[in-house]
Amino acid sequence: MIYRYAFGQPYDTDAVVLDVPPSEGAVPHLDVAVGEKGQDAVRFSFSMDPEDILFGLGETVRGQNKRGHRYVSWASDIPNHTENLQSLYAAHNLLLVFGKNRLFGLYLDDPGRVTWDLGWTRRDRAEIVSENGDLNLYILEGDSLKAIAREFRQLTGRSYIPPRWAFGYIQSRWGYAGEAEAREVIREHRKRHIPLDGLCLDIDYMDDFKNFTWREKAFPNLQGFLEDARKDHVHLIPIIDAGIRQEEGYAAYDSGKARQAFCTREGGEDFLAAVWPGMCCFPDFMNRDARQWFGEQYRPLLEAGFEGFWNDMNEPALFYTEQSLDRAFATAREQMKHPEDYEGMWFLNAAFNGMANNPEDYRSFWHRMDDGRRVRHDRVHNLYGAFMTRATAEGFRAFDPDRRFLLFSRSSFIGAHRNGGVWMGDNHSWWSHLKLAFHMLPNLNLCGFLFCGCDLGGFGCDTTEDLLERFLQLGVFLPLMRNHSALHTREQEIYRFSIWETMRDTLTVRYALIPYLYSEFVKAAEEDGMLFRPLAFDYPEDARAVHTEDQLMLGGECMIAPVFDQNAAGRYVYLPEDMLLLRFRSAEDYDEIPLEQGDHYVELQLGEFPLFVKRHAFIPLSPGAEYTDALDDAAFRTPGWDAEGAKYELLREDREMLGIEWKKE
Ligand code: MIG
Repeated sequence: MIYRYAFGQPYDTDAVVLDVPPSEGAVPHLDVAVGEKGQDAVRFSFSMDPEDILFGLGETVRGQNKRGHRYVSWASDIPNHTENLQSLYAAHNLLLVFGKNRLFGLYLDDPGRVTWDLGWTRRDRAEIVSENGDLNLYILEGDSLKAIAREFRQLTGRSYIPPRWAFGYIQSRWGYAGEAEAREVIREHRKRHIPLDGLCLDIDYMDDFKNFTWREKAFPNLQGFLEDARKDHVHLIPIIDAGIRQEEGYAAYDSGKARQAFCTREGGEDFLAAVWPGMCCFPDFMNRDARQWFGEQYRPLLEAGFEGFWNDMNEPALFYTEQSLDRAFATAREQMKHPEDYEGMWFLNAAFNGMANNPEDYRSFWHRMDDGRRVRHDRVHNLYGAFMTRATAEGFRAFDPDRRFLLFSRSSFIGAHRNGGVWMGDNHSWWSHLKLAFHMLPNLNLCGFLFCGCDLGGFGCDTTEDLLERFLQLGVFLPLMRNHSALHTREQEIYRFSIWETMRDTLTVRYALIPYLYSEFVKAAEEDGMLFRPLAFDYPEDARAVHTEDQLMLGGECMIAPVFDQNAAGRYVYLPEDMLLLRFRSAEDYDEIPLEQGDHYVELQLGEFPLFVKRHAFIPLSPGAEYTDALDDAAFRTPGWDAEGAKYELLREDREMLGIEWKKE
């Protein structure tokens, strides 16, 4: 059952696809307080029992259970994902409340700032505040967590499905200087038989970081390079940023300007802010014409043969504006008048550190919404990245409605899950970030983002061999399996490390699993299900399972439980039912150990990682390949315990169902 309650004048956020008539009477489950006129907040609250669990909020810090922290929905370019943070790059306003005596979901379709105090002020109280007060509130009821999750996806629409090659291993790095270096990365993988399907091109490929341009010196023969890469079964995946450099004579700027496609200040002049290309205009993705114009900019690249892109800096990230720079300098001039006042130094620091992504800047530009309303940016801030994804996907569809393209974005809002995937932004080469990525998976899935992944090995800081290996072991199961790292950090391609053969062996497991993973992924998308689920979704009656934070259900048959700690040679695992432990070293080399329901310590040396398969079921393991083009949906091995009579329906990329039967080995 879905209830809808409108407050103020809700925006058209493109998040919801079902037409739910407004409900009468009081909002169930929540106390509602509407602020005084002119004081535009709406406040929802509810009390919590000690054992209540909260799932949701998609891309956020901390655990699977979101209780005990205060989160703020405000898309932010924040490079340091420490646990005190309230916001990351996205805003996913869905929460499921799961307790002994109740079960419901609430979703705020609100593109502005929303604060979620989830037992932070008081352990027994949740309070959610919409700053805009213009929103649709949806209450979801159902018999189970799974049922509510499905209901939510029926409300917000089917998840994006990428082409199958996007499940291949993707190598990426900020700083590949040009074609020669990119070719060498591909060559090194192929030479050592390290599987590879994609290579990301970061901003370095552009001419002065300008979208839709190429640095000719670095890529003298783009078409030739692209074709050679494809012959090598590698897809090149360029980055596109949100900002368009203000420069007459630059085609994207000129055409955008002519189409009035950029955001403006209150008086109508272009809003300008510095990002990588210098002073930029910002496409008004809220506007249909502007979206269409932006989508068209991809066309030459699609015609050239590119089949995948990643969209960045779309919170939007602003380094500074002339105004924020002025404000900082004004503070500095003030300080110079009172050099003896050392306390002023703190204001000085704050002024300069606060130049980027400054709230006042977000209040100083305007959108022309599709419905004709002119709206100040901060009111709809959280939509910006999602609507960039929408513009891009619409451009792809206009180019070829029948083809699947790869697309993943940094910023997102619910609704964007129909058009693309996400990566989790600038994590670090920290062990804690392995776990953070793990925790985000089920909550992102809940919000519709099935196609997701993190920067394997960590983006910021220098990785270590064992950390990369453990990241890859998680990556084996992530839809987006991408190794990405920042400029100036330790080189992070697999072949740079002394244990590269161990890492390669880990990747062989990925390729053996791709037919199964893709099949489970597509089924989850088409059945409005989740690929990754907290154990509570499958074992709601099992008190141990519902409070387990470091294991996840995967697809219909499996459970995963990665090693999260450096130098650990194993870990404890709780099995909610009998399962077969597959302890992988490679696709060819693995142990099969039947384990009964209950607690187990599983030994896992550095090159080893587990996959648990439910008793009476099995998974199809393909012979694997070095790239997805060569994967063959035949000759599956069928590891399973007591799986007599079991069958698996493999959904192939061509939509054919292939029935696979268990065979005893
Ligand atoms: O300000 O394009 O999250 O993946 O490598 C940094 C350079 C801009 C941030 C992205 C990251 C990417 C980087 N970008």
